[in-house]
Parts: sequence; structure tokens; C-alpha cells
Amino acid sequence: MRIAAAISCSLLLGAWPATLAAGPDKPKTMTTAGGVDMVLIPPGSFTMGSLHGDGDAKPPHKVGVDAFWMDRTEVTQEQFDKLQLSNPSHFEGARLPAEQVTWAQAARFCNARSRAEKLAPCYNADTGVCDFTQNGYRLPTEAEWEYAARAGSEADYTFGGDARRLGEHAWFAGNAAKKTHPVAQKRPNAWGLFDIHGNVAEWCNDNYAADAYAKSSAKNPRGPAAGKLACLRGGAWNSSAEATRIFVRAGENPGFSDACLHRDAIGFRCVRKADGP
Ligand SMILES: [Ca+2]
Repeated sequence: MRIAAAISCSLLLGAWPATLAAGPDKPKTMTTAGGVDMVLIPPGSFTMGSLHGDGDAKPPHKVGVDAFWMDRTEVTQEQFDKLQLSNPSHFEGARLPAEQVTWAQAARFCNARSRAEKLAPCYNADTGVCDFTQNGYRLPTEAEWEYAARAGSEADYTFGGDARRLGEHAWFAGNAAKKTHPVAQKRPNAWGLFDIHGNVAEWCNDNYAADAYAKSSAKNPRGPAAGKLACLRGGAWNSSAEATRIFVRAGENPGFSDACLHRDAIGFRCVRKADGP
């Protein structure tokens, strides 16, 4: 009997749901060779999208995501400086998030960061196509972003459903004084990620399509194969509380022509494979 009980316990632990993993056992963290803190996002599944959202956030659907490493903060301007990449930002400061970053500049940053740490770049320099099998840095998929952002939350925000608490967790139009702020000044989410809501909106790897969720695969979805717009998540310093909700999707021109959001409200954070070196 004891053996049977031990086996069923270990099976249960193996299938530990994401909501429980956010409890006493915080996810593993590391500091990369480049000096950046990352969190090991545990594998799991969640309900992506929301009935509270616009049409492009529907239908809410179950998605499974493999483990991956994610930056604890938005990419900062000092990271651009360290890699000797020109800093495109409007609001200048070493610990401020990089902004006015086009999707292609974000992909180039990912490749430069990979090379600096002797990892294999994910992005094809000519086509911008991401090779997910490589161990270097890349932008998160929308599914990875929302899964990590929620950290088990099924509500409109990572901390729950009460928008009055947003100021404890985020820089948004209600408190940001019309500018970006140094990363990691507000409360992190349950998995230790900062500025998920607001500060700068974050590029995802996916092409944007309003009907993507109706066609989504159930495991590690990567969005439509082609598209003119790329996805942004989380809202920014100039967003209303509503626009920073966890499921809100924005489709933006990846090169900024006819940008809907202010360019200086657009940045990113990186992820990489969990089973890399
Ligand atoms: Ca953000």
C-alpha cells in the first residue's frame, strides 16, 4: 500500500498544476552570462483569452505550453549598450526599458544576445523567421506571454480582478506621468515577472490575426504563418487600465508605419528554451 501511495504521489507531483506551482515553490531563477535575471516558467496549461475582451480575445481556449526561460523584466537600455547596439529609445536611462524598438530590431537584439553568450541565434537575418529549435533568445509566442503573465491567474489582471490595485503592479496612464519608468519598481507577478502590465507594451513573436484563437492549436501555438501585423501585449505607460488587461491583444505594424500605439510605448522581453545549456 505504501509503495502504491508513493507512486501516486509522485505522479501527482509530476502533473503539478500551474496554479499550485505559484505557491510555496517559486519557479527557479538564474542570472545569465549577460547578467540578466530569468525565470524558468514551468510547463502547464491555461485558458488563453477571455469572454471579457474584444472579439480577438475570443473564444477563450485551453492551451498547453512547454517550459521556457523568460526575462524577469523588459529589456533595458543598458542591455542594448552592453551589446553595443544603438539605443532607439525616446526616454533615455540605463534602467529604463528600451522603446521605439521595431519588431526587426527586437529580433536582431535577440540574435546579438544569443551570439554574445555563444548560443545559436533563432532568427533568420534575412526573413525574420524564428527557428524554435535553436537554444538562443527569441520573442515569446503570444501563448507563452499570456501563460507567464497570468502565472495561474484566471482574472483580468495577474493579481486578480480589481483594477484599483493596478497601480501597485504597473505603470499605466493612471500613474506613469506620461513616460516610462525603470524596470522592476512595481510588484512582480506570482512567478516573479515585473511590469507585465504597462510600462512598455511587449512584442511577441506571432503574426497578428483577429481570428487566431478560433484556429489555435492546443499545444504551443505559434500564431498564423503569415501576416502584416505583429502582436503586442500588456499595454504601456500611456494605456488605460482596461487596455493593460492580461488578455488584451494589439496588432501593430512591425516596422511602425501607421503605428497605432506611440512608438515610445513599445518594447519587449526575451525568452529561450528550457532545455538549453
Ligand atoms: Ca510591459
